[in-house]
Amino acid sequence: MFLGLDSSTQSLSALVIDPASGTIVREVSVNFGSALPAYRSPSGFIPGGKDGEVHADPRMWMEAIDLVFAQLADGFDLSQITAVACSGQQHGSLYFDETLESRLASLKASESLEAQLSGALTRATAPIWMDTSTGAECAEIAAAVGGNAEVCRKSGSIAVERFTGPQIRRFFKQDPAAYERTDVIHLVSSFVGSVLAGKSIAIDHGDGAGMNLLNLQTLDWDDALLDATAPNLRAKLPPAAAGTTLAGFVSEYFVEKFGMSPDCQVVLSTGDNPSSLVGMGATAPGTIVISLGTSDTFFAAMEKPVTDPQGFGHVFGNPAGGFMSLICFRNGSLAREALRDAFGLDWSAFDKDGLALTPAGNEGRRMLPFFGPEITPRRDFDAPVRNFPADTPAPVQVRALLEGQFLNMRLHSQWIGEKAGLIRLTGGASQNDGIAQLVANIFQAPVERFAIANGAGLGAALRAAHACGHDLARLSADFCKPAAGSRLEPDTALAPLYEQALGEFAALLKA
Ligand code: ADP
Ligand code: XUL
Repeated sequence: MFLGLDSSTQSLSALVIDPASGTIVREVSVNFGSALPAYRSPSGFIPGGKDGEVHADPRMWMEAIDLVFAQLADGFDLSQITAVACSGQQHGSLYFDETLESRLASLKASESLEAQLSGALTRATAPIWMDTSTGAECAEIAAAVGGNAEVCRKSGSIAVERFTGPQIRRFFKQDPAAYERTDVIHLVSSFVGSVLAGKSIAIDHGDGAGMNLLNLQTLDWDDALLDATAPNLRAKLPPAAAGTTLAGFVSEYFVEKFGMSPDCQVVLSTGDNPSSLVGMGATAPGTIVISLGTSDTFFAAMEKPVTDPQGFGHVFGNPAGGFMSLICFRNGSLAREALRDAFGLDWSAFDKDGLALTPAGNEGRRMLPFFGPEITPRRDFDAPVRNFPADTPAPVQVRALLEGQFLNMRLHSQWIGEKAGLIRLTGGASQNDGIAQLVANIFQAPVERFAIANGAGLGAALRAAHACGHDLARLSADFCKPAAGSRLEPDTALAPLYEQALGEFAALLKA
């Protein structure tokens, strides 16, 4: 059996698969907000950060590892686990002094992880992906290496506020002495993997590419980017390595405390988006994943690292080899919920019956679907921009919002240069048939829905099995199955209409 862990923004979840039977045999989860209220982080981060700062308390993540393993081991024999791999929210970073290695190597089962590891932290809090505080640092890094086009050519993304490099630079500028004391910087994913392995493990090319530090051609840390970020940084980073690397055996701590086998292997960790690519069975080009969660994300495998000339999209390593695109749309469910609540609607207004009240294409009424700041395309503002009069009937606005969101997604994914062959839809809103059909029609590709809620956790477990010799195509066929009857075909008669709508939407964006 194989164990996958996913340390996401709001929870740490664990999932065990049995490849012999092709089933998920165990799933548990620790919600940071409700299980660890002492950290006062109801949504997994410390509320009220100033100037765009969004940080989390790393001690909360340490405590959650003990809690999730206690749940896992309760009535379940963890010695059956052959290998474990982790996934984590991308970009977030933890900072430790030189005592980390000896602490990891000598963890005592009689004490908690938090008690034994938190003393090594050189930065009390960890910046996470929601942080937007590093605008100045992004500009400095870009200027130092010759512009954002160069940062993007090297690292697959322009300098981005939430990416780890700019966050490291901010720490170096704010507290140079603490930066100097820092011996090792981990991502959330590599940190959890390091705890399991009882030693610092390498950072994989999937999560590593979310740092503005990894050179996608050499797959090593880039000296110019390192120098532009902070002094002596290479010495403070774990090496970069392929995600299929076996990092070693699980630490004695987990053997003694939770009954894991001393022969259990730890596979390198990766970010939640690369991990979801595996969990959604989309590691080969042609299948696109659209996740409709709090934000909407669009990602797909790609062979060569093609970059977004506009600088909105990102390129990460694909855990199965090659690369992947990732585009993040901040106004996903956030905007859909805002419109739903403004009109006092429920989700049925966004479903088949609600959408049937208006014609496809909405008679040319196009909405800018940005109710709050947006990443793709970039829009900085605090108050919603509404280009529709408030008295426009609800059904017209609902259709306008949804068509605007998916036209925006189609427009801003064209740089990838591949037409969608198949779309795998996941996330809370994917269960909505009206929204799913609209996605099929706007992209003119069939849509399949998945029952799995935790694609990143499943991806981690599949990666663990793959690294130990299981065939990934076989694992995908067994575990990454669309829900029965969930497939929707595009209405091909609407192709010209949405082609025209795409042009109209692009013009509205420029206006
Ligand atoms: P995340 O993992 O980002 O927290 P989820 O993928 O769990 O988010 O999605 C949760 C969101 O899905 C909710 O915030 C809600 O807006 C949306 N959602 C749930 N059901 C529906 C539905 N039937 N139609 C549209 N959106 C829905
Ligand atoms: C990706 C990103 C988010 C986090 C959330 O660039 O910032 O998707 O990985 O978990």
